[in-house]
Amino acid sequence: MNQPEVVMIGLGYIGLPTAALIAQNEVNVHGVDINPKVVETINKGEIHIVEPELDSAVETAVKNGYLRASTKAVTANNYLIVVPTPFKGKNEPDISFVEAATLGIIPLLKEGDLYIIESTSPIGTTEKMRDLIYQKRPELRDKLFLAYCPERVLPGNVMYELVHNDRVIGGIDEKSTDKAISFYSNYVKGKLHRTNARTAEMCKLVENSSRDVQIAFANELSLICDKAEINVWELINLANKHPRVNILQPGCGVGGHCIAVDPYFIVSEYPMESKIIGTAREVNNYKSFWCAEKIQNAKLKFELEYGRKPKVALMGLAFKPNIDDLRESPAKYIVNKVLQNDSNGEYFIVEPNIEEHNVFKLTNYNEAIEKADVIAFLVAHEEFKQMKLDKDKVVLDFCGVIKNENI
Ligand code: SAJ
Repeated sequence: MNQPEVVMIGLGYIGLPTAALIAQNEVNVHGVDINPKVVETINKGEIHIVEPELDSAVETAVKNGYLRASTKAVTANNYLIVVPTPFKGKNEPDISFVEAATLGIIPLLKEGDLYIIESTSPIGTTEKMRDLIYQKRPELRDKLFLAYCPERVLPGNVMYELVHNDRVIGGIDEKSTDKAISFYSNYVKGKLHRTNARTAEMCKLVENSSRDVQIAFANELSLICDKAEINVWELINLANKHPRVNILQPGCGVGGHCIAVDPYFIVSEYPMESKIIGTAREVNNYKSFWCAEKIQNAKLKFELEYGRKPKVALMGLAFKPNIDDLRESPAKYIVNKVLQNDSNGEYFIVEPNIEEHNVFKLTNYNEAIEKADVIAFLVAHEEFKQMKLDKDKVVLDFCGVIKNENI
């Protein structure tokens, strides 16, 4: 392969699909990942993550010679940073991976290169990286194009959304924004909206915080309705008949790597100002704890009534419906909590989207429903919605699986 046009640093859930998409356009892409196993897998034309259509895109890109990977960056004209930004300490964003990736390419940079951060980042990260780059390479000052462009794709639909979603692009100056827009316009059919780097960084955080706040509202309603003996699903459905009301669905908490995480990037820096954003996090975390408590209480009530311990079905482990992704899953947290409190109870743990789990023994969902006395729905998987439940079962529906005639 000739010198690549694009170097993609970080070959995870966003970096790899983006690399494959660019390579599909017959552009030479060099992927970089610190994990040698990931590099080896990709160079074989295979993938290490689950995402529809990604396998064939990577296989074709590698076979046709447009995509290859290594553990070290190489010279290119465009550098994309798509590495994780985890937490350190008490919910403080950790940009050390972005920093390390940037340090890795600084010696390779030359006049006219484009450097883009896609990783979710605290406000001011792009400016910090600009300062770092020019501190090490002062001769390049104002001769590079530096921008921030967050991704907003939904896991499970990444290959489509990468192309069709609108994107927000913020350069550290106008010419950087122009250059980044021109880069993405080769691959993206959605609209490309221009702004500055700080606004683009904040925009990503705000999108996920907005969804978190809206889910918290739905979860708060579910707590109130439980006490008030009102069916929350019916209530929300009716309220949503108002032309300007659109309440989301309650569940057993908020999971995944984004919505449950990104709001802390704002709260940790602006604690006095971000009251609603911080409280929403608390409400959504509390909802998972509350669900676990409800299961404990239902078990105790059953035992008092029938003089024996109930068999309990815990339905779902994924972080949201119809996926196999268990990362940061509230359902998994609830299952762990329930089992911790009662290690010798009889449980059926169900997750139809995975074959086996290294900690939990999984049971088929039909068998679990048939044998259990208490059934707790933790994730609204499609399979569960089709099930017929016997009237004598105790059912805890935390995610709206059971159809109600009025809904
Ligand atoms: N959830 C509810 N009730 C709802 C909707 C969702 O409880 O009505 C829960 C889900 O069960 C899940 C969590 O919220 O536990 C998050 O799921 P999600 O489908 O809302 O979002 P993610 O985490 O899969 O993807 C989000 C998306 N962001 C927004 O919708 C604003 C996606 O567009 C982002 O690209 C992604 O985060 C990311 O990478 O940041």
